[in-house]
Amino acid sequence: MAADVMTHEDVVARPATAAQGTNCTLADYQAMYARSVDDPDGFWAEQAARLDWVKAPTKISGWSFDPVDIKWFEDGVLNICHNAVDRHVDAGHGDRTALIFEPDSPDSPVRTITYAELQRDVAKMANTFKKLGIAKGDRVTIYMPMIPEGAMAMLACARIGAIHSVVFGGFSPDAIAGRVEDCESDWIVTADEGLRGSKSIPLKANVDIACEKAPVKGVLVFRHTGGDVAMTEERDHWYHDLSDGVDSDCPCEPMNAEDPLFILYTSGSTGKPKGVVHTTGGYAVWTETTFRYVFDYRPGEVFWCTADIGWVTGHSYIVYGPLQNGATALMFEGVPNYPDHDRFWQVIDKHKVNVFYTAPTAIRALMREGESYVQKHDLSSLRLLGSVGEPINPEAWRWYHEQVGKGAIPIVDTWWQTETGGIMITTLPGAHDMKPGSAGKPFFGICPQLVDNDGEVLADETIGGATEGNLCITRSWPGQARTVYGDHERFIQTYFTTYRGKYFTGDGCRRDEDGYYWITGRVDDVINVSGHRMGTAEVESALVLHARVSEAAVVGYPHDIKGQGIYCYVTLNAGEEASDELTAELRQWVRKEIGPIATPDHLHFTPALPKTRSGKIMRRILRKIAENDYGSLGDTSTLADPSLVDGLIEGRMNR
Ligand code: 6R9
Repeated sequence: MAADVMTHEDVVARPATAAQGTNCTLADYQAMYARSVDDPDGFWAEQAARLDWVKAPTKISGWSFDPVDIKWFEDGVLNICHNAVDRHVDAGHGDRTALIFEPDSPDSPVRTITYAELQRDVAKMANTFKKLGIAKGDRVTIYMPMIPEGAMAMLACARIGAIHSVVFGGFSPDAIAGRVEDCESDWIVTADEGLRGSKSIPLKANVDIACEKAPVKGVLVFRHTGGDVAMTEERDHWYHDLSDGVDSDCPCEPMNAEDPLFILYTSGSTGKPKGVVHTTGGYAVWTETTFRYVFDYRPGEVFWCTADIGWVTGHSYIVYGPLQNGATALMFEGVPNYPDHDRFWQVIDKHKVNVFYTAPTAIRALMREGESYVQKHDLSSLRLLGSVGEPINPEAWRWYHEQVGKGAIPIVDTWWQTETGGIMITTLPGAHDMKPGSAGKPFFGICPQLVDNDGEVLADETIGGATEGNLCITRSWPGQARTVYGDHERFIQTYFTTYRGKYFTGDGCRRDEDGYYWITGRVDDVINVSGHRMGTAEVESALVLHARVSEAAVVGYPHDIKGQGIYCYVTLNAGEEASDELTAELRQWVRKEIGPIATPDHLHFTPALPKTRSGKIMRRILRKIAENDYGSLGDTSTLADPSLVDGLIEGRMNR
């Protein structure tokens, strides 16, 4: 093997200068980790003390995984908007920059918003919400572009105790309607249009279609592009009209630590997306602490997380984590390749970004365009790089490290989930050496365990030991989701029943002899397309809604840029013929039903799906065929019609 080829097991030493912020060295990490598991209440009481509490908690942890009941800081009272905004103004930091807005087009004006301005704008927005009739406990759907008003809308909800449910701006009207109905949300906050790569996204028009299915009491609309939109009398309000003359003084509602803060829908292996519920106190402490230690926060630095606020990464590391730390967070409305492939690097240079947090899919796409785009810009402001959303392949890791980080700065590969609220497994920049492709070590308080399919513990939880299995977490942590909105039973079923008494992540994982964790990907029917989680069942339901489709089975397959692509096996109703037109129509159909991120990469028409005699679709076989891996199809003799397999292979080879 050539010397410059990095293998999975290569170790990249952390740079010696890394620890200047939280000063967390390896010895500190070890001592803090040990304390966090030996004396969790003492440890988390100390972390929580960095926040302002209306009433400090006296009870720190109170949880059980069997039966499932999770509480943290349960007698504490606080407001996360106060902690993210007002606290810093009160401390005399009102003139620090809270948000930098970089628009879609590099020629459009940048906006910077100080903490004092954020306080004023959020308070005014909160009063405007109240004027509309929104009250504590109400669910507010936020369907916004990546503009500061999106973050402000979340904070304004938190300020008055309303529960936000942010729906990603790339989702379809049907997806909005489903989420509005599920959480019985009476209110939608949106904008006229969004902008991505110079294309406008008809947000308000999508909301109008959604409201035909799922009527709401009120829609609040921000003017962003100035594009034409229809306004429905009584229901729809322009923000600039409704907020006119509204007071910009709005007290923060005192919230119990266990009052819900937000709902965020995420895909699972079955059924429609689940509304994962996070509560106030634990989530506040978890995002404050993880941001502080993982990104080694240093005052005055510019932090850029490229996620959308519609995903949990945007919630935790654009809004709540950075702002609770008094950091400067950059919000970018655009895309990595508009107007050219150097957009990310140009923005880093322009705003002197210190910490850059993105997804492997973006790195792979930019890597493909070559080094010249990176080399055009001065990236010397960077101190730390981060990766999130999917496993990063060592080749992309190395490119990120060498081309973007000039081989001189650490990368944190952060494994976590919507359900975990914040980062769970990662290296810490001043403490750990890095292994390209490995997320690293458990964060404070996190006890991972690897189990086999029967739930037998592999190696040992405390001493660790090299092994590979299904990743569970044995103890609760403050940022853990508390329930699925309106369906606690589904919460229990999904996460605590496969391996009773443990939280099951749905991920496969290997632990090496140094105790580093290597996530191998989902072990359930969830696929990860460009870092976006998608249930194959959702795409299947969308396909079978089409009048000409009889049955569909959807699997993931390796995709160079997206990580995984969407491969759909489709059987048509009797008398229907497969054609290029139908392929195009079905792709369009799925886009319309779910959103562009769910667009099928391959549609494979087949007269029938391979099933067991009891009628269960053999997904294992379909996965192997989609992966072009015909040698290891395993036992096909249990199929009702084994001869189908040859036809499927032939169909795969022909595309
Ligand atoms: C934060 C987020 C969660 C799933 C998770 C896993 C995958 C996330 C990863 C990673 C390997 C990492 N995942 N980060 N896999 N290495 N650093 O992405 O949340 O959208 O809920 O997805 O993403 O499979 O289970 P979410």
